[in-house]
Amino acid sequence: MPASKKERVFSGIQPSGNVHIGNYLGAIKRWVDEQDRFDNIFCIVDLHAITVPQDPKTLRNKIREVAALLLAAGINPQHSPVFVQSHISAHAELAWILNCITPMGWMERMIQYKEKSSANKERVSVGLFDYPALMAADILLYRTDLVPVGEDQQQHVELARDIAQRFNNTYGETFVLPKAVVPAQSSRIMGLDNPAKKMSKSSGGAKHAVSLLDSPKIIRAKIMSAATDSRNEIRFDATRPGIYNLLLIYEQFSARKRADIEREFSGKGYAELKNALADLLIRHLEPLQARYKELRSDERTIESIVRESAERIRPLAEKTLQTVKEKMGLG
Ligand code: ATP
Ligand code: LTN
Repeated sequence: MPASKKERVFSGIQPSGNVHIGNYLGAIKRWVDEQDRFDNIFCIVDLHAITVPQDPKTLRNKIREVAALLLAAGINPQHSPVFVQSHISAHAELAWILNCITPMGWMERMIQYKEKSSANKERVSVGLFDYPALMAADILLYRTDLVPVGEDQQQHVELARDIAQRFNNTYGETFVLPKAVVPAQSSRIMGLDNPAKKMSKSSGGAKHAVSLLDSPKIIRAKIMSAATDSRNEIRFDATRPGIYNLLLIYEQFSARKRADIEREFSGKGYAELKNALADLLIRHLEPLQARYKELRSDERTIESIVRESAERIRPLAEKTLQTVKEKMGLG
């Protein structure tokens, strides 16, 4: 096969918590929609997941769940390898090396760490602080050009670029400088129970997020109880975060124009919008859930897909690591 001329895309998702519609709109759907244009690699980042405590059995199951969800959403593993981060040890090894060339001050500026550690600074792990160095290793090992992520990850990708630049300046051209690709329209989906907080897998109450595997009944219950205001006027207005968030979700799942959506709901109440949104989500998630069930009915399929994916890309990761070691005088 001739060498691919397409740009390399790399992205990752944590096997922690339940994958939700924020992950889908901010990341997975875009990976699927754009997969033919690029030379992709998708990673289930289990080493990132253990930066906070995980139950071993649950973690092992979640890794397979997320792999099956990516395939059910439409990733074609023949074209776009889907692998598990801990299956390729070069990730942890390069992360250590990058640690040693990254100034503390750069790491201390990371907003996600500040947010996640603010409640409990004494207890959070060193790994949580160092999370972006491992993410930089993920990206840089595969000579990545583009990193499609939600807006919350943009700062981490920029850090990876800065680390790569610093390495290149010190040891000579080695790494490709990666670029984050975040959605043009704001697609940071907020929590249904609290539209001031981003929808997240690892925090929030029972009505916080719609998961991709929620039943129709649960999807409707969560949407119907979403926090809104008392204005009862349906318009895309970012100063009214609850209703704006529901409209954003509606817009992205329906792929319709804002003006068109506002026209449809003009003069109608919030309950009507919520019901229509629940219908839309149920309709979209049903086929994905059916494919997911089928994939999980035979665990060997998923296992062999993630193992083969790792075998295919391992030489690339090892080559980069070897070059880095040589340039630094290691070994
Ligand atoms: P956690 O809460 O455990 O940090 P998470 O929900 O942020 O998890 P990740 O696995 O960290 O999920 O992220 C997977 C992808 O989903 C990333 O590209 C991230 O930017 C994107 N993403 C996460 N949350 C949202 C959101 N609320 N809206 C849009 N995109 C999101
Ligand atoms: N930190 C990312 C997950 C992630 C990632 C990556 C994304 C780990 N390594 C490399 C893109 C590229 C997150 O979504 N929370």
